[in-house]
Amino acid sequence: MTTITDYVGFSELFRRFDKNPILTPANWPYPVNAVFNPGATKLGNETLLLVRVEDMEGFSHLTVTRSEDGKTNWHIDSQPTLLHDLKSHPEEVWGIEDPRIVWLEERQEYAITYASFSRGGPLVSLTMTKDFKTFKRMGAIMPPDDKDASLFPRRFGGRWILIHRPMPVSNGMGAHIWFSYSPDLKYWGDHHVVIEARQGGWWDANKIGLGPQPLETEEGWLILYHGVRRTASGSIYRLGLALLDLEEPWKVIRRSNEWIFGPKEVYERIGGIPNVIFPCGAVIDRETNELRLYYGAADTTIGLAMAKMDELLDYIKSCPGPKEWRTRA
Ligand code: BMA
Repeated sequence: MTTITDYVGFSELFRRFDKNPILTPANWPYPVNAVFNPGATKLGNETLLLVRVEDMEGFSHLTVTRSEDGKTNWHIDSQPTLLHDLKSHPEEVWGIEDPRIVWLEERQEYAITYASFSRGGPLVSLTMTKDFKTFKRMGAIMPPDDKDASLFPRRFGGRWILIHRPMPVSNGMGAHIWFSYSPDLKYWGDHHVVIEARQGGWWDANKIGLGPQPLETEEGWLILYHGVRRTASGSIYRLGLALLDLEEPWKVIRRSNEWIFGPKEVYERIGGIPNVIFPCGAVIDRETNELRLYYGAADTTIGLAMAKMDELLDYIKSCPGPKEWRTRA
């Protein structure tokens, strides 16, 4: 049977894994409503996903799942790995969501940024771990509304950089991607916009946000970001690319005009929130030079898509630089 998805032609930089979705609520060892938007990293020889799990009360927590090949045979923790901490962290009252994971070589630990759903709205929290069993909470590092955050894995000029997406209170001002800087991961300042949401008819008009953690390559930091298009029947979440300077990442070298990955398959178009692909984590397989992108599909299940790093970099290098994309913004 032909469906509308057969007529939707998206760029084929990414190939979906043929056994998608790789993880669903039915796989979970305890009753849950949805599993989606996982952070991703390598831990030893394994690929580790920190999955956002929405329980039957509507609140989210995070649960670890591991796989040797990063594609199949996932071992899911038998109970929630990281639950909201109501006693010491009241800002986590309505759950914790959408983690991004970065290994900090200098500190020999992983930094996990996530959205805490506070009474004042979503905000950015930070926690540290070495083993994904015990966690050292650093608390809220950005006030609401703010989410889609990740650290860069190292300092620049002695300072850490947080990439995040504050939400403007004034309507029509656009939700853009910002940088903030800190000497100690606690006090943040020098806030400024780095990637703007475009305007008008663009696929990424008005609201954008970081996808997976920034990915270091020889050509610069590869950024996959989501753009949200509002339509008469709801929002569509798609993915675009940007390339940031390796040593001065606040400089945007390239940005794709087109989205490169968007909802197409049934499990991406139908679910808790339809027409959403939402990656929070990706892993580069250094042997095959392949990027494995892990994404929430329709806020219900987890999909996997693969791309060759060479092809992604060739593509982004062929995209416009700041002068060209600004003139059409
Ligand atoms: C965003 C975030 C994501 C979610 C997406 C689509 O604002 O809340 O967690 O996947 O909306 O519903």
